[in-house]
Amino acid sequence: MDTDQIFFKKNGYLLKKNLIDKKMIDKINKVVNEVVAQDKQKNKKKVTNGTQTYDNYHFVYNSDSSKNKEILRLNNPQNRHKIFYDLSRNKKIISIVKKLIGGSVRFHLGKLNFKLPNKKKGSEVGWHQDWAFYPHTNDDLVTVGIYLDDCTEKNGPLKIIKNSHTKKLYSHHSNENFFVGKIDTSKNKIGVDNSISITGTAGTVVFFHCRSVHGSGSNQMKSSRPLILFGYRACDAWPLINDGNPHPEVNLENYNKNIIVGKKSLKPRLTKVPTIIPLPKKKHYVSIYELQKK
Ligand SMILES: O=C(O)CCC(=O)C(=O)O
Repeated sequence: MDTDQIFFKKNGYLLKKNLIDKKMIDKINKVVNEVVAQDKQKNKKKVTNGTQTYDNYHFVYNSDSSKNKEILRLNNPQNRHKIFYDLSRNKKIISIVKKLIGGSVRFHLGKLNFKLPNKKKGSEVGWHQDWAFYPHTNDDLVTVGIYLDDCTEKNGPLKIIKNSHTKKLYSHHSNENFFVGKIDTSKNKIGVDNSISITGTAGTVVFFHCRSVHGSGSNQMKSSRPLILFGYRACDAWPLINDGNPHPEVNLENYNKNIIVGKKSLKPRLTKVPTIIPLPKKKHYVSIYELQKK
């Protein structure tokens, strides 16, 4: 194992400052600004609010603000523009992902989270494990976060609880037993004060294990905090549920088109991993922002 693999295995995350160079980040931000400007021109707020479809790209708005179109997220940016697609296949990123999840890589999902400025409510993300949303036959899944702008403590950075990936899968269900996508940290005695704040300049990339507990607070600064998140899974990590992203039972050909490193196979690798099916849900195919709301 190399030093990255050792660090990741121990801590459940790996931080690479300035992995993506400034020139590329500037190009990406130009496209982000264009895409956002195009959307803002459409003056009518979409009725879909927090609902999301995964087969294509679209914006997710803050349902707390019924008048202004406050953009929380661009879903599946890799389907919106080639620049995001290329970033999701970036050689530097993929070579690290490959060694962290055992040698094969299948693209899973993409999102661009903006996090609203000025402490606005609606884009905080409660503590959760991605694994709770999409259990697989093994947990060789990693999420990659790429900051498109400098992110300090005041921007509401992503926070990760070190080493939590080796602990249990926490319940993400409410007292009424609905899947709500967040952990009751006090009930579970999780010391969130000791979490690591993932800060860094634009182009900084964080890799975290699908079972690492993470979340983020509000953004106290005047501008948004754009963070692209891409999910990857080992080719033989077979999804136990249809999470709305490319799924073998929906379209096997498309599922296999998402292989970046490795070969298609119908033989899942089964390991002893804790799993809880994320059902029932009060609302299906809604964003984490909607799901976590009281
Ligand atoms: O945007 C963030 O700070 C965290 C987002 C996150 O964890 C998620 O979308 O699952």
